[in-house]
Amino acid sequence: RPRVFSGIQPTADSFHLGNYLGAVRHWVALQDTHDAFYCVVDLHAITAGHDPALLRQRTRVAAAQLFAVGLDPERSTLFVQSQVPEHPQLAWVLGCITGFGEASRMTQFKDKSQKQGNERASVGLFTYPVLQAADILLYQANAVPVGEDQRQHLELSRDLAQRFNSLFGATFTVPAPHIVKDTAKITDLQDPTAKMSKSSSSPAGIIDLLEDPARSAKKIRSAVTDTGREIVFDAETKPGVSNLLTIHSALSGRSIDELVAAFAGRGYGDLKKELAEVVTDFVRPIQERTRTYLDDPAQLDKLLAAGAEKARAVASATLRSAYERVGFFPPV
Ligand code: AQP
Repeated sequence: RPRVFSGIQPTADSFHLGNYLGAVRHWVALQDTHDAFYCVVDLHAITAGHDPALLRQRTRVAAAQLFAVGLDPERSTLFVQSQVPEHPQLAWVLGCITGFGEASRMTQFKDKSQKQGNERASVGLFTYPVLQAADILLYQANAVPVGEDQRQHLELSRDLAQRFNSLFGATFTVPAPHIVKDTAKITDLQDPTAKMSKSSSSPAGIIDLLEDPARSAKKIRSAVTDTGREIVFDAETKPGVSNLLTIHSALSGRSIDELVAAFAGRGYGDLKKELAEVVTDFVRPIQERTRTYLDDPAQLDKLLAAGAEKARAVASATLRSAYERVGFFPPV
């Protein structure tokens, strides 16, 4: 079976709909067709400053949500990145074949470092995509399901795999992005031309999976919509309405065309009201299951430790051959 790898950061108290629809939803689907490795990337989560106790708590909440949305520990491997030390061990080597200029061109680094101020942005934030490449390459993943915003990082992972292979001999599978067009980008409810993002959207622009559905309903009611009154899908001229239709369609399973037909002659208010109901019905059971996992943290940690053990079996074999090819001494 083809191998799939993806990761998500534990940097918020909840995933938002962008994370879920752009990435995590596909993780669940792929576990039926792929040998799936999924990771809560806590090493990445410390690149922009953090609180230790909060990080540990958010790592558990992230894992609980992933199990709650349908990741099955029998069918896929879910683990916490810091429990698999091969990730930073490979990242060092990849960092040594990454050009400084090449890393400087990553738009996510440029955006985030600009926001933080260049003096405050960490070296870890700069090398973030190199660690991400190590994550992916350790598992010899063929496919990497991520949102559109991660395309450039994935391109770097491909380049590094090819570069390493040609410098030192065939070692890594060259991964391909698995970006599902329909929901590749969920936008901010208050600024529908920008992506829904925990670090740059205002709270009113984000719908969190674990927030009170009444709060989500309120945000949907005050979502920015477009001029005109017609409910049609056109991401260019009607980004606000199109985003609401995208979310509705993804959660309800009804096609955009079907929704546009159903809302013909009706107003934005009707769409928002119905979307709030769809979101509520969707998140309620997820919230309940997440709570159940969090109520038994010892059991949750056990599931994750088992995942880390499975992950290490694959990661250590890849690291060993990479280190050997680079010319390092054998492990003692
Ligand atoms: N708005 C989005 N639409 C589609 N996909 C999205 N992803 C994130 N936002 C959207 C996808 O979610 C996955 C998890 O990525 P992450 O852990 O790196 O989260 P993130 O990108 O840090 O999430 P944010 O909210 O976008 O955080 P900031 O603001 O810090 O960058 C990835 O596959 C991502 O593509």
